[in-house]
Amino acid sequence: YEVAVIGLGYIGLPTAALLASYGWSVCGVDVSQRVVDTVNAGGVHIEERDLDKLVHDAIAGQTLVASTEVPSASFYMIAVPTPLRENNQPDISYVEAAARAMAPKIQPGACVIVESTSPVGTTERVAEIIAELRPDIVVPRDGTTDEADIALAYCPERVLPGRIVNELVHNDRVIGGVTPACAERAAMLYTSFVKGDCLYTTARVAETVKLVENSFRDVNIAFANELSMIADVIGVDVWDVIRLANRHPRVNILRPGPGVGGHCIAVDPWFLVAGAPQAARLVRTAREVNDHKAVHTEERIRALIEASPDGKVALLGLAFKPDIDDFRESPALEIAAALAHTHGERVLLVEPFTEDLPETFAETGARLVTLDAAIRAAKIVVVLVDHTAFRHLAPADLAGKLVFDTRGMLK
Ligand code: SAJ
Repeated sequence: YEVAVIGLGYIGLPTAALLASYGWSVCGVDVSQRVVDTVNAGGVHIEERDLDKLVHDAIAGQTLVASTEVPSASFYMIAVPTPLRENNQPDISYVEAAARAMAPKIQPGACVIVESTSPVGTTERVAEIIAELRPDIVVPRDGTTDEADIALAYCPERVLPGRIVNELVHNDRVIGGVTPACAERAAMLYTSFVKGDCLYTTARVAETVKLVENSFRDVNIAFANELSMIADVIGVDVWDVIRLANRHPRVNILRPGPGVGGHCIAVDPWFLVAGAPQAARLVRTAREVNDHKAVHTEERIRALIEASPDGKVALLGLAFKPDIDDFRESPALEIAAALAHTHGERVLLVEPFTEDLPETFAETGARLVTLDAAIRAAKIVVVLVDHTAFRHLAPADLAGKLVFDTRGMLK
């Protein structure tokens, strides 16, 4: 194969299929037999715009195959998860496992690229693992210009869930080589399909850039979320405040919500904090503010439930953001689950992006119903996610109900 993509998740699968559509012969590798079988049958195990056709065509055209074994390849791309442990410390064990799995296959001339969002220093760790397992090949090391047998680079993805396929092609791309020669080699892969600019730097800077991008967004959302809590105390409408403040030419406040979700923005800032715990004060506080916003939202809903002792409560949306079927780290889901565990019989859940409720709702008594059924039956209506399917709700539909719109969706 020309390219082996390790990890067929939200980033690995679209990237593998896209590379295949540009003519590369690609082997996608995943530890899950189910994922491998689905992909080999031309199907997808994740919902993402334009992805099904891309995978179907790549499999039909025989430029993409999936396997549970890492094959020998010219380029190895690591796109496995880097979760957070209980203590907010990064867990890079999947990246390390991928490096160990590919090490025996690596031939001189190969290029290894890490794409997984990673704490700073992870690419160096991959170099260490390969060097340990393959004393016969010279692995490039940071700051050296020695001739190495392989190339090693960190090239973060920065695509938005829901627009992954489009953004993979059109976004600018940071290419961080352990040495400049490594960056050049890695760029051969990216320049074949990226229409944005490819920007060259070191692996360490590229690792930091990825974490900083998501921390920037987290800090800005935290400002909006804190404002919403300040506005509750002061007794003003936060949406009016933001709308009017944003008419200042240099002010652009983001939108408050029920907290910050997804597997990136709610996680990556902790990687930055872990690398510099004393210095990263604002970044840590922003994380805490955004996590607290979910607690605050849950408390406000509980107050409404207690004020209306026998009415049903409709919770609109479980996903981590609008128009997506992704429930990972979703504050809406966490809030709904907590309420279902104490008031299950009264909870009506509306989520157009799922047909089955997640396991956490089992035996709580909470039910998944249609929007119309929920609105008809509920005394309390809470907007947790501003899905397009909810946006047609009009004041007349909600007359006589207690309404809490955490997203500022309703007119
Ligand atoms: N959110 C708000 N208010 C806002 C904007 C977002 O509450 O004004 C919430 C969303 O509802 C959601 C969370 O923030 O719960 C994150 O959503 P998002 O759309 O900001 O970001 P993600 O997680 O879908 O994707 C981010 C993107 N990063 C940036 O915009 C800097 C994407 O480009 C990255 O590639 C992705 O993380 C990633 O994979 O790291």
